[in-house]
Amino acid sequence: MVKRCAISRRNKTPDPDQGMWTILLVDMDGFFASIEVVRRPELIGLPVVVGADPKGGAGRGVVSTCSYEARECGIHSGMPISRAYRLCPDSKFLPVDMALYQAVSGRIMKILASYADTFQRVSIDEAFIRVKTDDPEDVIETALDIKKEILAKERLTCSIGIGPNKLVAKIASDVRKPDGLTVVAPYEVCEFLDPMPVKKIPGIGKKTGQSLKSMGIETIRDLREYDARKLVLRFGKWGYRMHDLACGIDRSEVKEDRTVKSIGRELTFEEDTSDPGLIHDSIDALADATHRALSNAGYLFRTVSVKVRFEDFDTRTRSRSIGFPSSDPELVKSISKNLISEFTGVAKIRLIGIRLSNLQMDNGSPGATHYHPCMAGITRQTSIYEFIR
Ligand code: DCP
Ligand code: MG
Repeated sequence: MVKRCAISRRNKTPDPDQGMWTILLVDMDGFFASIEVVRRPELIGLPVVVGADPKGGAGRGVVSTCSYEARECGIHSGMPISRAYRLCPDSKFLPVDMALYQAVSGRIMKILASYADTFQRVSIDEAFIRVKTDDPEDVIETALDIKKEILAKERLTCSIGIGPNKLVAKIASDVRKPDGLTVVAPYEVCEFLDPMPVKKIPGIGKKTGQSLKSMGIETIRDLREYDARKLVLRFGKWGYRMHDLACGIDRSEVKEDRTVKSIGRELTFEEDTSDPGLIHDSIDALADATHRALSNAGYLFRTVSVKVRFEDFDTRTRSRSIGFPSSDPELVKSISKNLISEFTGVAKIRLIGIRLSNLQMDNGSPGATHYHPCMAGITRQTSIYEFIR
């Protein structure tokens, strides 16, 4: 279960301080699906898909996640539910029960925090833990204790990556899943990263990946050995950071982020539509729902964004900021309608969303301190009928 890398040579020296600390990244396995299996043990070993209703293959919306058995059929997060249905119609398709997953997440985060000198929750099922030791045996012991405690209390497994910094811990956590444990010592970092494709580096997506490919850079080793100055010329500051990351250098700290950055809601239409009335009503309903979530969390907004996904999955966003913090739902509606008008009458629309950002507490103090851990970064997908019927 524990994977160690062979000793390797580095051509950049990580921060000397990094030796004192070790970082763990804990990521739960098939989180929503695994929780469903815990409450329905008869599903153990079966393909389980959590997400929108597949409606016999005609359903809209996407897969939230699925069990590892369903992944063997090619199903994965974000895939249209209709496609998942075609790949494995015998899967058990279940709706998203966010309240349950948030409750389980809260309990798991408490367990994880109890092992940490510093703790940073990064998503509903993922957190960094920083521990003050550089003795690999101690850290492995800690990781095994975490696994044992989560399994005993929640009957869930997780995968853990251990490394000298957040980058390495994060990539290591993904090497063996489910129930994996991957340890990368500071002197093993390059050997570990070198053969991986550049897209393993957080922030390198499809577009940057293609640019790098056109420069002959495909693996992290290619990137590490590339002239950093040329990367800066091409990508600006990001080029420099990319090069550092390819060398296994990441000085970002593990720190609890208590700020809610944005709150959003989106919906997928039952059928692609260009009906202005339906789009208009949907914007009203989404604006109300988003505004309700904003008020419940105690924030004001300055920026409204809309997102539109067309029938061909082409996705566009538009934003507008106002010069003052507001809590006015009518303003959310009018700005959203204005922003979306550019996209109506162009092609049929599959999905629309509204997001409020540039938030501050409505007691007037800038920089949000009020925090609901389960809200950060989550856009709730919902059905149009939840609002309109
Ligand atoms: N999630 C979602 N939509 C996505 C991706 C994820 O709703 N496109 C939700 C469902 C996941 C949870 O977030 O269970 C955690 O995301 P992960 O990427 O960690 O995926 P899993 O935990 O499901 O699987 P893995 O074992 O690969 O971590
Ligand atoms: Mg996970």
